[in-house]
Amino acid sequence: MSDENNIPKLPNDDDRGMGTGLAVKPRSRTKKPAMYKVLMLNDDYTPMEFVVYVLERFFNKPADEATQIMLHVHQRGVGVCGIFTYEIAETKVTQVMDLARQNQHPLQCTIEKDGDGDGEGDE
Ligand code: TYC
Repeated sequence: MSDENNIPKLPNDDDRGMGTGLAVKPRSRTKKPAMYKVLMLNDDYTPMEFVVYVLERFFNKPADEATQIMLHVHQRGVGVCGIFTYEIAETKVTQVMDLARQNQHPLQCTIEKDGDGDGEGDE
C-alpha cells in the first residue's frame, strides 16, 4: 500500500504557507509623519547676501552650504532649503517671507510634499 497511515494527502500538503507567490509586508505600528520640502525660488532682485542670511538663520545652514544652495537656486531656479513636518515647514516659509517683505525683497518660498517615510512611494 502506498498510503501507509490511511490519511489522504492533499495536493501540496508538504508546502502549506509557502510558495503562494504572496509577498506580505509586515505592518509597522508606528507611522512616520508626512514630510515636506521647503523650496526657495529664484528672482532677479533679492540680493544674494540676503538669501544666504536666510538660509543660515532659518535653516541653520553653515555659511558655505548656504552659499551653495543660494547659487544653486540662482542658477537652476529652485532649490531645497530643508525637509520638515508640515507645521515646521509652514513656519519656516512664513518666517522667510515675512523677513523678505520687511526688507522689500520679492523672495518666494513654497512647500512640496516629500515621501512620508514609509517607503510606499507617494512622492
Ligand atoms: N538671482 C538673485 C540675484 O541675482 C539672487 C537670488 C538667489 C535670489 C536665490 C533669490 O532664491 C534666490 N541677486
